[in-house]
Amino acid sequence: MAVAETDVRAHARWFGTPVKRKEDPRLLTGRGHYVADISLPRTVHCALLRSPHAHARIHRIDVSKAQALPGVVLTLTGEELAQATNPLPSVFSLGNKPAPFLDYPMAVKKVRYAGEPVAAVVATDRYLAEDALELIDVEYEPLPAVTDVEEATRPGAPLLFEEMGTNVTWHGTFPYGEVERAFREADRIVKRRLYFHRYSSTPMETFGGIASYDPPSQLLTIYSNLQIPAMLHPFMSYSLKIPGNRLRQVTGDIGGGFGIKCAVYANMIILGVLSMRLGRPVKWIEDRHEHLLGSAHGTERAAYVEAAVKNDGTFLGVKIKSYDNDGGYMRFPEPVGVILWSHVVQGCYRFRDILMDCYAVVTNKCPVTPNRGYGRMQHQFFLERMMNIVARELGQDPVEIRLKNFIRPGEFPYEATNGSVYDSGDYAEALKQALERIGGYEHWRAEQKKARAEGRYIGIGVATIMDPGASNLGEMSMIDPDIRSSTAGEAATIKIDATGAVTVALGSVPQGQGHETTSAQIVADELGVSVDEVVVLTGFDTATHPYCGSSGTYASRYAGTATGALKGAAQKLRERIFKIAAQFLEARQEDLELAEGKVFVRGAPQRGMALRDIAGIALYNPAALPEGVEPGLEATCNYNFPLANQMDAKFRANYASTYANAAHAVAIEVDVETGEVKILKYAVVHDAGNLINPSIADGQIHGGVAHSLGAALYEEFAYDENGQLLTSSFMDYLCPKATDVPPMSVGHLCSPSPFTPYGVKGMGEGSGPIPALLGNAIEDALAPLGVEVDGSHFSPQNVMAMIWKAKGKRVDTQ
Ligand code: MCN
Repeated sequence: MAVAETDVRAHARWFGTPVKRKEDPRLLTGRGHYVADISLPRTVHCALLRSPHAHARIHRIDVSKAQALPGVVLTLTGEELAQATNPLPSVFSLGNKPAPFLDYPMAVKKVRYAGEPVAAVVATDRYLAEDALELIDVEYEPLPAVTDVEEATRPGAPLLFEEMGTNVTWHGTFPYGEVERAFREADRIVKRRLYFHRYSSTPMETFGGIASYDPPSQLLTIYSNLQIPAMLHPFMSYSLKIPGNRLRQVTGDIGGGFGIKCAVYANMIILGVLSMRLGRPVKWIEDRHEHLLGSAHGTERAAYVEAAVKNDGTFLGVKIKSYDNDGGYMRFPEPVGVILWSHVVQGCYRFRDILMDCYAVVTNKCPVTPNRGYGRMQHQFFLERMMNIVARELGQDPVEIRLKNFIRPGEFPYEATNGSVYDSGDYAEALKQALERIGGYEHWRAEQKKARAEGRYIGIGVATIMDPGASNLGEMSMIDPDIRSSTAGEAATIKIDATGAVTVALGSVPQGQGHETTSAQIVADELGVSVDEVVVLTGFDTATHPYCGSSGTYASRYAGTATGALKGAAQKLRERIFKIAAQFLEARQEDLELAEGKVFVRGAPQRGMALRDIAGIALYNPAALPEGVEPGLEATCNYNFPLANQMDAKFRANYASTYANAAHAVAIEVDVETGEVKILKYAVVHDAGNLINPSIADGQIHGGVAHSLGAALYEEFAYDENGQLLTSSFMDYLCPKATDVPPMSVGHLCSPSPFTPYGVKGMGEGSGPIPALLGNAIEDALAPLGVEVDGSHFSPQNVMAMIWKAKGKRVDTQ
């Protein structure tokens, strides 16, 4: 097992300090450069006509009136798009298998969700393009819709793709350990059907892009806010039928991504075709209604969970049959989200006998895509709820049962039953500290007792989750073993120019995470310069930035991969600098140090050379360089996480690179007259190993809590039985406002990863257990009423419905 250096370098000056974000003066003063800000000469504007039906056949589309409108320069229907492009590649194509169905960015012959694009109009301005949409005449034959994931699997359900004969698009079963034995040996089996609702991230900036085709060079440049442009580059070039070297992708500032912006690419195929036809730039910026209705949603999952337990509370094994509601199409990376809980299959616990039985199902809802905590937050909701459900059945304490089942600190690195190598952590300590931070467990139990005597309902909730970072794309082999991949990598280039100035370019595509700052911190330490002197290029460009197969910003991967790439590139430069300086200073390389922008002999700072002098020699006087030293001071590192392996025949691999963890604790009060949940105290203790920038890390936690609190209390994509989205504006799809997010106490434990440079672990998704946390707290608060929580959304009407159900009243609000 390769083990990377873990210690933060002893002389680190910037690593670990709360350096102010280099991005902020630009972003906070309105000088960010987002895709909507780009204006190219001769740009025309695109608008998309979307289906009003969730399921319908398209018999005819007549665009003649739209085309005749002055100012309209082009129209494109789904059929025309399909003739011009290859279908969107699916995950199955990576294993050289046909996709279960053909998928294009606009509907062909049939629409499968309300909001699906059916035609595009390009006009000289956006207003005209929107007006022209109203002149398009589409003849639909509405069909019955199916929105419920389990109903969609039943015989007789409306079929989205008749040629498949089923709505189940993929099914996989993964047994780990000896599940049947665990269930035989258990004192009891606890079963529940649990449901994780559909919601999404709602980045401030919606999807958007400009495609600009240059006929003489046959180069198509796509400016967008796609968060994985490098990874999807081959897919897009295939769909657009152009070679990879004729497709350039550029991103600038991105106003939040949260996974959802992986889905931008389908729209970029439409823009690419339009621009290639017109030979001029075509721009499209999504509005909020389009974003909520038809961009992409987060994973919705129903699961049958069975836990095999001993009477003392020891978990022996778990079986989960899960149904993912993928919506109208199964777009890359789906159905990977269906199995992504393999990253955290045991959660923080020691039971090793697990059956994963996973179904991907299409329904007449909007397609899904990654969303903060992709595929894993749902599983952790199930596990954390089951911990409480089992505790309640056994008459045990929910904290005690966790402490009994946690992996112990002395067991790390801990190889999970599916081959995932959990790097480090102390789960019990994190939970204890989180409880202390809300004021103490005993204190709140006493408060609860007092409140109950007064007819008030106080509840205490805990949830302990893993926050895996930098997924190993070897996970795709679970979908099809013929997909052979094992990448968890990132690339970085560092250049020192003739003035001695340091510039960094990365394959990561940040959307607000602060990579310009943390990369500058790392490079400044490695090269002995000030953080202010390091310029990290904003955005990403396939033409100028280094990248590797898994590049991009998703899956909390910067810490586990980009730091390795930065360190690798910096090390190459350090070596070259020391070789050159050793010759000129007549010293041994091992006696040299880098600090204050110069290289000098340790203990004799007067014997030194400025970086710009070294760069000058490397650039302008190669003849003077020591033998074998490459001219110039530029280095690139293509880093791959050393433990990212391929899946074996038993479906085992190390599916992520780092395994941070977090314990959340909350005290709440439920108003049983209104269903309102009030947060009284909130605390998080997170362990991401060594922190590069503690204030950025805090920001990630605050953001993650807000996100997941929104999911639990406010946000839901509610559909009616005809597949019409009922929450398609911010009037009814409720995002948490700053005032809705409670004050929180945040603590950090620090268990460095032994496998990453600097001992860091990714942490950008770790604050997402609030549906489980609040579910546990609400059930605890309402225990005297016998309320059981089996869903993840706690709107006042859902809480009231649970209360009425427990009281045996008719429930007609849910
Ligand atoms: N960091 C640190 N010390 C550590 C670990 C991380 O200082 N030990 C810092 C990193 O340098 C980085 C930030 O914390 O600046 C997040 O790092 P990491 O966990 O590696 O995650 P990524 O940078 O790869 O970002 C992805 C992650 C994901 S998957 C989602 S979703 C998400 C998130 O980041 N989307 C975000 N945070 C977001 N924050 C903002 N503002 N916008 C989004 O869209």
